[in-house]
Amino acid sequence: MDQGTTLTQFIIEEQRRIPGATGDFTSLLNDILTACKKISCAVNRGGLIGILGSAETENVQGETQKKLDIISNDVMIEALDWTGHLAGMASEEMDDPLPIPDMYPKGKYLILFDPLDGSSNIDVNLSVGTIFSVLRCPEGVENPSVEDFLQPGTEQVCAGYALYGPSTMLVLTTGHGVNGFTLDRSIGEFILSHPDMKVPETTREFAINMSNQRFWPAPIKRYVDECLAGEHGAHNKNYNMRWVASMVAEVHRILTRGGIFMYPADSRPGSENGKLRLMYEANPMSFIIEQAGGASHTGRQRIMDVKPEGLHQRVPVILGSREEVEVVVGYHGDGKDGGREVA
Ligand code: P6P
Repeated sequence: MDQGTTLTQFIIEEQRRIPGATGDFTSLLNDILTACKKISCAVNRGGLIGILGSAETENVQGETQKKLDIISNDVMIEALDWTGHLAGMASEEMDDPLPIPDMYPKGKYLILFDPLDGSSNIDVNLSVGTIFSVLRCPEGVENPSVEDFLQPGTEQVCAGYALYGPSTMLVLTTGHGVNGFTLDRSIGEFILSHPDMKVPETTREFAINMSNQRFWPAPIKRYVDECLAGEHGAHNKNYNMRWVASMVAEVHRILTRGGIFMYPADSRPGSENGKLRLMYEANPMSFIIEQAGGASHTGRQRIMDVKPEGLHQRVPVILGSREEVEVVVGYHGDGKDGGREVA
């Protein structure tokens, strides 16, 4: 019986298209999938094995960690540190990059991840996910420093997310479009279910946390007011609003039916660059959205062009259907000077 194309088969067939590919990257991706399957199982069983709730600890962001944040982070480390494909890894849940233990061989890639994005939803059984970004380790660097991780999003060789929702899905890009795979638990394999995903150019759906409205910059206020004005407003159409408080779920919805997601800068101290982290949230999601024909911008600059200055730096995020993002970027200035053109 044809079970469909497994993710492993898909990756190997992708590898064959790359002259000189050694198979290291393919093997690394397979190890990432294994980690995501393990996290999916942990998330699915949460309430049954006492791993919901707070770990009573804080991460570098000053956010209270859930038990599953720490478990998911450990699963990623245990699945990847021994493989010989990585020179180092960095995570939302760790202050500094984690070096590969001396007992293991080192590889040519770096991985950055948010092991359980949206984890505030975990105790109320809403969708959460894992986001990952893969970079090349600079040539000749055995023990990467933080600076070696600070590469712009355009340097990513791969980005993906696992979505732990009604079904567990894995969405991946290696720079040749975006493909979605659904976990078939009966065989333990991710099966190609959403080939060649594309973000619709236009939308009638916006996603933003409205409770922050009084803190938003003027261009965001203008755009959202126009959405709320509906068919009698500047865009001559009625909009719907969604906010899941899980970036993975929002991005997946936009990949599936279009939309615009915004987590803007705001006037609160410490929120000058919004909430989302550049290296392991905004950049991987921007790579995926752009590869699917969408756009991803800070309002002043294409997100993947941002020159990173810190491992956990935050960046304003406006991403989704290209035409809608272009409107919001336009409200931030003419959208043309200072390299602010939407890519
Ligand atoms: P708020 C989850 O904590 C996250 O980093 C993103 O996944 C999500 O989009 C955002 O924060 C939600 O933030 O302020 O609405 O709780």
